[in-house]
Amino acid sequence: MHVSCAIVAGLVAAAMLGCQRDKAEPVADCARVDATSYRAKGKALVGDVDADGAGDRVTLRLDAKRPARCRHLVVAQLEGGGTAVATVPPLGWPGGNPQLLLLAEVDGRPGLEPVVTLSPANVYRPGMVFTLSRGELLRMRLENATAPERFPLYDEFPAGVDCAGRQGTIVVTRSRIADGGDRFWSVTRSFYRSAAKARFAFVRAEQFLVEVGDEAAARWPEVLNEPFLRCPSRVG
Ligand SMILES: [Ca+2]
Repeated sequence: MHVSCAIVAGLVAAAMLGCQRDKAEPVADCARVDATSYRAKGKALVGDVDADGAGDRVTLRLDAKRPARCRHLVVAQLEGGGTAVATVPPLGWPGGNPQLLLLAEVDGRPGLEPVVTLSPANVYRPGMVFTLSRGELLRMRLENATAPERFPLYDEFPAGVDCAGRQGTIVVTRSRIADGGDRFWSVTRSFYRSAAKARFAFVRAEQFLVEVGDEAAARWPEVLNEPFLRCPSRVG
């Protein structure tokens, strides 16, 4: 199936290429994708994904009959021609219901990044960030993270992600109840800088002990359940 992927036109080819990029994903399952069976799910967003100055239409699409790993696609219909597609791998636990959330300038390189929220109805809301590179839509990864493709958009404890000032720099915040009681959260704010191959390279982390309550939200806007709020050109 590898050989035939490149010669099939349009969305089908794009879907297969997306699968080929992910070595952990069996190609055969996604290679049988019939793109016409996928239906747009939720809102469409328009923004300049390929940095040619024109708005591109981005949707999340579903084919419930497909294997879980190929069931959801992010599709960017490029105004200048062509379509870029990436699969949205499922969570390993119940409650997943991927939705296209926003587009924003996240990685500091020209072109907006589509962001998908994976379980918007759950308390813990991880998301995925996609970036267009050489015509392919790739899932971005956090260096040195337990689940590199999952960006914490929101959680019961202070958590979230946002741009962090300098272009291409983001902050990823996670928390837990601090040892020794339930009065304090231990908050870790990790800073990353965008690097080659759809990767965010770890730069540094800072830790805080804050009282359970409103203090974290008052100090750090990334925990407000408005992911990538300070990123330029945010749509959604
Ligand atoms: Ca970008």
